[in-house]
Amino acid sequence: TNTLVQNESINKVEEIKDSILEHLCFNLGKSPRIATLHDWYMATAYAARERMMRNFVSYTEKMQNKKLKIVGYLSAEFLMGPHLGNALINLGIENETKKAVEQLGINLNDVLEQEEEPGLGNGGLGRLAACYLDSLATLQVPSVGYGIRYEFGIFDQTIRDGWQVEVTDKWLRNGNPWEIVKPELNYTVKLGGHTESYTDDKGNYRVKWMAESEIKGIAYDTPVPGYKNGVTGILRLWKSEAVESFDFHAFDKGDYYGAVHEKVFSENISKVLYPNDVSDEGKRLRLSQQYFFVSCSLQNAFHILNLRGLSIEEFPESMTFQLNDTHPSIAIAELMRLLIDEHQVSWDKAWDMTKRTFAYTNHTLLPEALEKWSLPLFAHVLPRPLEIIYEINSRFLLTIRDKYPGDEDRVKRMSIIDERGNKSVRMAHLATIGSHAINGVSALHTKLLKQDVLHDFYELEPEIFFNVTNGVTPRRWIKLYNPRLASLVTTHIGEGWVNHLETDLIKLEQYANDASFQQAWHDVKRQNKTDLADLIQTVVGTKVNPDSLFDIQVKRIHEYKRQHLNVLYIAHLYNRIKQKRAEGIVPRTFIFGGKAAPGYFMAKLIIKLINSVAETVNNDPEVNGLIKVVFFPDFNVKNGAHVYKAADLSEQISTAGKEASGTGNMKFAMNGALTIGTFDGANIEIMECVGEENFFLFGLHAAEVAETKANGYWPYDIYNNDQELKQVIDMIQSGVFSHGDTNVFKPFVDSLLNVDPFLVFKDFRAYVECQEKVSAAYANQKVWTKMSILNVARMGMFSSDRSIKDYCENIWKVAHG
Ligand code: DL6
Repeated sequence: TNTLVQNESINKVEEIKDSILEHLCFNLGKSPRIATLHDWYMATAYAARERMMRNFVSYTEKMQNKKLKIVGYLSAEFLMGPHLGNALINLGIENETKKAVEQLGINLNDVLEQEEEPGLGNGGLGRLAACYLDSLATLQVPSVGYGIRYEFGIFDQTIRDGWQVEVTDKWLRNGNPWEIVKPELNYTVKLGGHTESYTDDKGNYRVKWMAESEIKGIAYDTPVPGYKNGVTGILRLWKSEAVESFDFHAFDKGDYYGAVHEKVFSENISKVLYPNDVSDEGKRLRLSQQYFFVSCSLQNAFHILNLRGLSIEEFPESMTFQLNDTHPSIAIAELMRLLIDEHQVSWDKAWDMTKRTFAYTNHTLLPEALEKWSLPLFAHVLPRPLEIIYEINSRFLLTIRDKYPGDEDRVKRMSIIDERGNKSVRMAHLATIGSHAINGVSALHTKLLKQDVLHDFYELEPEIFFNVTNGVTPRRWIKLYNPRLASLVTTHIGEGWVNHLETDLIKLEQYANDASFQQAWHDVKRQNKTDLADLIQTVVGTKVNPDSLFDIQVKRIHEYKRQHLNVLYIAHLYNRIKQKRAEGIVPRTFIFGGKAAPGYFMAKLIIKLINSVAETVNNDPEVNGLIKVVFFPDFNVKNGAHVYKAADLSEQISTAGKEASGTGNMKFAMNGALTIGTFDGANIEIMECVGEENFFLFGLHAAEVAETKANGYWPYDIYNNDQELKQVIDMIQSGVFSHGDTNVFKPFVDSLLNVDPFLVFKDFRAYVECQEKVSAAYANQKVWTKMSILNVARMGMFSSDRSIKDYCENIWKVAHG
């Protein structure tokens, strides 16, 4: 059989090589002699895509089976990361492709480097959607991910003089070999205008939406391969276009701008991803984007229903839609509109169908991130959906008044329309009222949703609240991005862990005390660190020591995530070194990465502070390399490949009760980093799984955070009473890190001294003490390595396969593989 396998593999190499050469010739019009590396990438991508297409066609065919319920995952963001490497892993042809390109005189890693990542998401929420598509395909759940084909994704970040500078992400400039445009799948979407009522020939009251403009959405499909199972799922992204792209009459009259006005207006809708993961900007366009992709997706669902020969009444049994946060929640009003206005379904029946169709995932507890739209703006952009929302709301409030007579406060709190001040539409309420299931993304988050943000709704219908703790895909985040660890693990426990992480990874536990396994484990980490050190040297120009403790915090920059708590600790260590109190400090490299929303001043100032501290510390001869600080620019999925696998310590230090779940925390722990973290989000469940003794926990609990604030919090007192903290703050204020400039960090210091909204000062001492425990533990490499092995072994539950199974069983009621 061995020879058989070998022969098969040799044949595959030949096949792949032929396919690459064919695509090079027929798709790219190049001969091998003149092909650039990018051409080779394109040709290899087409060769991989070709293999997926056969499955894609049969999978689409399978979805015609009337009995299968299709999952529609509605998300304004999909942060897929580079496709090629992942496709090769999931198709099981990475070794053969490596050989094939080698025989063509090319190195596969160089080819992979060519791919521009589709950055169609901001951070955790978008990357979660991508992990879920991978698991849906792997678990053979018929599904479509629906979103927007942004022409420009999340900005590229460069650092100039320590400050973040945003550069437009032109990810499509060299073409995108992964997408298949489907011009025949196009839908018209209305915007603006007004409504008119009339009576139809059967005497029924009807409404017509007289739109100000209409745009067209065109489907672009990207195949999503399951792991070695012959399944290919679909990511269907909508691009906006003009219904009529050229006004000949305007052109004829010499109005050349007028002739293309509609084209420009329409194409703007899918032009750019809003680079904001907390609050919203560019309001009108953003709302139009949300409505646009949701309307196209639902119209497409009716088309699929029709193809399957099903009746309108069968909609909720044939498709279920998950709302990934509130961004797509306008889908609730849109499905009602389509059913009532376009398909003449009665209100009650339409409402019953709508509620059975949707489920809503909440991803945030931050009040400023709960989407609200001003009423006038909403009325202007979406007059008909707003009328429907009013009707949903008034019927809903009747039931509340009925159930809680006289409780007008409750009515106000629960209304979809916030009547206070400038009136607005609360999207989380719409999503909650229109869904049959609502879930948070970690146990703590769900508890706080029930207790706080959605408490009234929980009281009303406790049975529709669920928790689905997030997960990440082990295909990309271990097998693809940490090949050394993957192969060490496979050698010892077989390769079942790749798609059965929940049951198989635990088998590693038996090796935790095995000295030779520990050595091999340590070597893997050491090599990964060397790779990252080399990359840092190339990209940032800083030389770091791979034997130092790699202490890493990569995620969006936000005050609640408290990168600045980490910075204060670094400044504190620096201070100790300067004061010749360096005993007990283990050599450490502090690595940061993450983007700040362009309009978020304080987050950008924190990036500047990190870079300023880095400059001072790294160049101070007294520090003598004992600690180093690095800000790695442009943190994205592609760069994540080098970062997670090289970490010794993962920083998950958000203010308790603020981080809904976190998923970086999972990626780090799965790759052998130990966590220093607060009692927040999924940190808690990670700690429960890996064991308290293998986790560095510190800081206030969520209830204590609330209590501290309620009792009146005075950060200035903490500053005055903690000499070491005071020194650190004074250093920053007095210009130690800014060449004597006392202005630059003044807003930062003032904010901490006067408000400290995320309790950095309150947790500072506990953090310092916990970091000391980290240093002590790291000093004993054998013990540390054992803890690292146990962390990985016990992380099985954080596979996105487990999360998707939870959704299938508890929320969607669909079968899975
Ligand atoms: O659920 C995915 C991810 C969580 O892991 C993060 O903790 C959470 O902050 C993030 N939420 C958002 C919400 N944005 N908005 N609006 O990005 O979701």
